[in-house]
Amino acid sequence: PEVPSAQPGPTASVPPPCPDLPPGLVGRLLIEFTSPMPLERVQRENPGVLLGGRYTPPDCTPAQTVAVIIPFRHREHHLRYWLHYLHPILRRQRLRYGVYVINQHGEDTFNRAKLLNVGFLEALKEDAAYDCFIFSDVDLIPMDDRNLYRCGDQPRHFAIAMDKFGFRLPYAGYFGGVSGLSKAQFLRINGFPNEYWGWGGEDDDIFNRISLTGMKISRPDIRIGRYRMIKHDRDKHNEPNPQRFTKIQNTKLTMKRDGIGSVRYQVLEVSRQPLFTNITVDIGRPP
Ligand code: UDH
Ligand code: NGS
Repeated sequence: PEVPSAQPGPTASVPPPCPDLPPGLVGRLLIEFTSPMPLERVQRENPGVLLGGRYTPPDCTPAQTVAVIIPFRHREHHLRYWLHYLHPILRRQRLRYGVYVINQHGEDTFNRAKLLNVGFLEALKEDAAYDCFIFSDVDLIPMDDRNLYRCGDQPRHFAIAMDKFGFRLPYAGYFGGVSGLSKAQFLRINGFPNEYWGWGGEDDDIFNRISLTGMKISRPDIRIGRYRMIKHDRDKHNEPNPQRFTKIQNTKLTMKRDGIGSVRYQVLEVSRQPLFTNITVDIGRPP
């Protein structure tokens, strides 16, 4: 007869830790936005993604759990391309992740950074295990899967070489487009500002928060951090914010009172779609 072991049996259900460098990355990718992209096709091509846009690698156990947060309103066409390109990339990167689309309800002025704060809190309500937050515009697609969507010991800027800027940083302190912070890094800067209504400056305010708390931005190699942006006209109700230049001068004063600790909003609907979780939220309007 078999001798009962004092140790717990082999844990066949827990695969080994994922390697630091995921095997099977392909490097440079061909990204184009000409062929139509029906959602049914994207669903069919991503059967491993679970309801709400959740994924866990079958063959290894990742060190982090990543919430991808997308600020959103009236960009369904862009979202389909984003899902089409990003799910296979994130899967090859062996991430345990979930995708959260934070949809601003109504037609008042858009507020990107406040939506990102909402995404942080709502993702954690869905799963307290999230410890890394990637904030991505819906119209930005990485051109290289070696640009790993995970967090490190400093806040990370991913979208450093966009096609519209000639594949260069537009200025040294640029932190727009796609960025990533661990939960601890995000809380250390009191999250993002809630008071930038309309276009511009909120990413510079986030950059200031990071610098003022003594952290440094980490970036990928310029040959790897390349992005294509889906071309679009200026959105309605997201006009350039005339207050942005004075606001970014005052981050040191405002970041203590304006941030994740003071965000007020009302969730109207949480809807788990096959490839993402859609959270519709009332974030109010500018004073
Ligand atoms: N966003 C929406 N809906 C909106 C506004 C913004 O979903 O109505 C989100 C979306 O994720 C977008 C992000 O917020 O990628 C950033 O906003 P943006 O795309 O307006 O910013 P960007 O700097 O464009 O890319 C500014 C207008 C450029 C007009 C160029 C005309 N040729
Ligand atoms: C700066 C904006 C940023 C913006 C960046 C790139 O001037 O919010 O341009 O803009 N800062 C201010 O306006 C204070 S872009 O060329 O993508 O339209 O991200």
